[in-house]
Amino acid sequence: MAGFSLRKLLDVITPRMIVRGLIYPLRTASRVRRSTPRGTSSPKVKSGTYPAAPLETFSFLGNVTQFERDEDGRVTVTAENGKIRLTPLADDLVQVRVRPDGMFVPPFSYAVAKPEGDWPPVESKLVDTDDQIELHTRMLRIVVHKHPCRLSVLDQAGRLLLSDVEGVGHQADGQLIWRTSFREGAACYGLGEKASALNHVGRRFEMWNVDPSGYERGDDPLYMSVPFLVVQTGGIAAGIFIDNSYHAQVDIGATTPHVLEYRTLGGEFRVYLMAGTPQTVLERFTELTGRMNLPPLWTLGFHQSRWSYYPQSRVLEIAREFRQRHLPCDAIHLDIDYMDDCRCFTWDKRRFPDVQGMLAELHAQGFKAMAIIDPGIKIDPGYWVFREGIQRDAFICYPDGSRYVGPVWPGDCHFPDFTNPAVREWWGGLYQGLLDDGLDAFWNDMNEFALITLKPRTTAPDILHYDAEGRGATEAEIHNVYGMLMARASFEGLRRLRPDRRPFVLTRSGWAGVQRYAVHWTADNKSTWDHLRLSISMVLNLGLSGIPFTGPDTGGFTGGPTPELFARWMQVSAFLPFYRVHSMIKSPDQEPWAFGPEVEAICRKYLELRYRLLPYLYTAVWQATRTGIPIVRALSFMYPDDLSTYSLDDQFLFGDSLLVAPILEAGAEKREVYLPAGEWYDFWTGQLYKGQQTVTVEAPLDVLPLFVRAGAVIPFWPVQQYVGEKQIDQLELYAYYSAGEHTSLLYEDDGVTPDYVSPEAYRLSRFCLRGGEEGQSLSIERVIEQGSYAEVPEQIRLHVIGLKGIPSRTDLEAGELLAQAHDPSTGRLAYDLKAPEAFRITILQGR
Ligand code: MIG
Repeated sequence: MAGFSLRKLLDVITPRMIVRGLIYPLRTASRVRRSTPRGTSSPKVKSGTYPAAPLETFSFLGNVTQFERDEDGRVTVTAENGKIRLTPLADDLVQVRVRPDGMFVPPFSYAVAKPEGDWPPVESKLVDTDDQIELHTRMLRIVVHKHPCRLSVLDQAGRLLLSDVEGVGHQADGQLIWRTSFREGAACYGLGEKASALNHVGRRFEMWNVDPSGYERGDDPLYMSVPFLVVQTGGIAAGIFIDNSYHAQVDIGATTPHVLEYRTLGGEFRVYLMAGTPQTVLERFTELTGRMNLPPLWTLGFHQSRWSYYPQSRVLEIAREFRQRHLPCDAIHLDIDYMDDCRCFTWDKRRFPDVQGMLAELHAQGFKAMAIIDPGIKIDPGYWVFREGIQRDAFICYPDGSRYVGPVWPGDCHFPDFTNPAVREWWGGLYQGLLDDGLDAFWNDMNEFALITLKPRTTAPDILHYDAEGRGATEAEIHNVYGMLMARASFEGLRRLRPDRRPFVLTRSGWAGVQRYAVHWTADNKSTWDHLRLSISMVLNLGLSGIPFTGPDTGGFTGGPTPELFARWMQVSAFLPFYRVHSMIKSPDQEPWAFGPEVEAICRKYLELRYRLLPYLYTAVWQATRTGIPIVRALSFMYPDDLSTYSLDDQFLFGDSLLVAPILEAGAEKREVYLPAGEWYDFWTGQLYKGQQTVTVEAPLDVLPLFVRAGAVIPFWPVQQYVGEKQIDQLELYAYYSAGEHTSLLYEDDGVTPDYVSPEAYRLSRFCLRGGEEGQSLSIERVIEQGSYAEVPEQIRLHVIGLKGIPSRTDLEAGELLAQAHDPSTGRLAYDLKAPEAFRITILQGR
């Protein structure tokens, strides 16, 4: 395994841990044997490699014998070897279930946020012919072929999206397979966290969350899986969400071109099919599995981390450096060494003799502090969390009732059963003490859950027993949702403990729907150029899997970046949602000042730009909470008709109007950039380019190629050293002339409380830019679309870029024009307005 290095392991692992790691397989095997009924399968310790059975060993559905439709529009088809049920949930969403036993008990899913009963009735019709049954909704047609029973999926125009090859097959032991074909030339996105290129066609992946202990491009699986795919071609998109949490394998034309082969080791075949554009499909998928909540605004600032900052004097020293050097930063992270021998919810009092004093000092300097929490609870009768867990019967057990033991950082541990609502509540409450100490937010690590054994990727035995909301389940079913449920317990606890503030949880593991509880980072990457490149495709695919707020360990986790790599990475991450530097224990220093004054100045430039762009970024985050649209977007997602964007993953869109085309190679000082339809301004020079062409731009080390969509109005704040440092009394707007009508949005609220659910507590503005022909006139109108939040800047400084000639007349409706200026060398105009509410400014040009 490329990610495994004995040296790295020896760096952090004590001899005691090695002994535990050696004993673990033996001890586990004997416990598994003891609690497995005699004659059933032999105990095995799993490590995330899918055991694919030959195709001939599956039994497929056979011919259709009958079908019926109930008054809710549900269609049940009976075939020789099982039944299919089609349930229309929306015009563009149909649930398909297949059961060999024909028993359609109500589905149970941790992923789905909007279950069957919550969708309003949908119009649908059924068409029956000799060969097939067709269920039509307004946007989707599901065809069930009768001889033999296979599915096809078409859009409303009758274009074939998916067409079964063998269809769905089962084995007596519960394994299942689905083989369906997709359109030639289609691209495929999603699947959660995948260390590969953006477009998944031609590759095979697993759904089984593991700790790879470091990874390289191509290593699979990783920490977070999401069995959702968008298959798109020529502007049409199909969404496929397979709601099954067992260990699965997804082959996207790797074995047979254009054939999607899905396999899983257990559970039901339950798939949600969607059709539309990539945007409508993602909107529907995130309606089904939920959307992120608005995070506190400070979390969009910069985070500095390493494994680990200690003692407390070192933490404060780091904080002071940021302020002295005027490097904006909002958060310092504390990794495992803050704890007393890795006991969660405790402090190492020697390293942190005055926790409250340290945290008060951080707060006084405008910092927030985030601390790591792992799921493993040290087996130690002297440890209160352990004792409480035992008293409450909170830990995962073998089927015979004995508690499961697994080795992690603290040594042998028990693990909370987060599928038990009472355990989630208990766990959520454990944060009280750390909140009282002054910590602001939390980071859930190792929640795959990871074990420290000599074999990386080892996960717990399949037979462990879980509560699963009282219905009972095994590790085989729960494994993939465990991390998400830990994040859920943390999120719900923080919300309960501090109802006046928005919770913020960072999680390593997750599953479809994790965005409802936490944000994610792509964990143990390396300080290499290829990992810088990977951070883009990974974040883009996570966004296309419903998880919009993610980012890499900037600078790389293992190893040390060159100054050049660090500078380039800080530039890229300034435009990724989660902006954090983090690095491995014993790796070289990775603070922005650790690479010399030139790199420090570059870091400052991009940190400042990030902070200036906060109102724009916050608006993009708000959009994600409303529609599920990613914060950073693949070009293929926004321009699905443009086939040249389908595999483009070295450039991306940041919010609605910025296009980022970073340098991803050592020594490079220029690059080619593909500009999609429309017109684009170079952010730095103001030069205007036509879209649908590739241009070459210069990019010395301090320049990240950045473009603005013509017609955009981009909001800026002044530079702050941290969110809330200044009272913002002036909003800067940069308006980029373009002929025709263009819309931009701005979302505002207090950035802290969950009050934004009520209209007095937020405000959504729409800027409408209307450009006359040939750069001769421009009007910009601000309309307050929603809400009446009033703590907003009164003053506006408006910059206008791209108008030709000298202004001959300027009119302002509603508001006061305080000053105006024209820079003849750049043609830029600037206006100072007093206009806290709606206004309209019209600018006419002379010769
Ligand atoms: O096995 O807490 O991905 O960010 O620094 C390593 C120590 C455990 C893995 C996380 C990494 C963190 C580290 N953790």
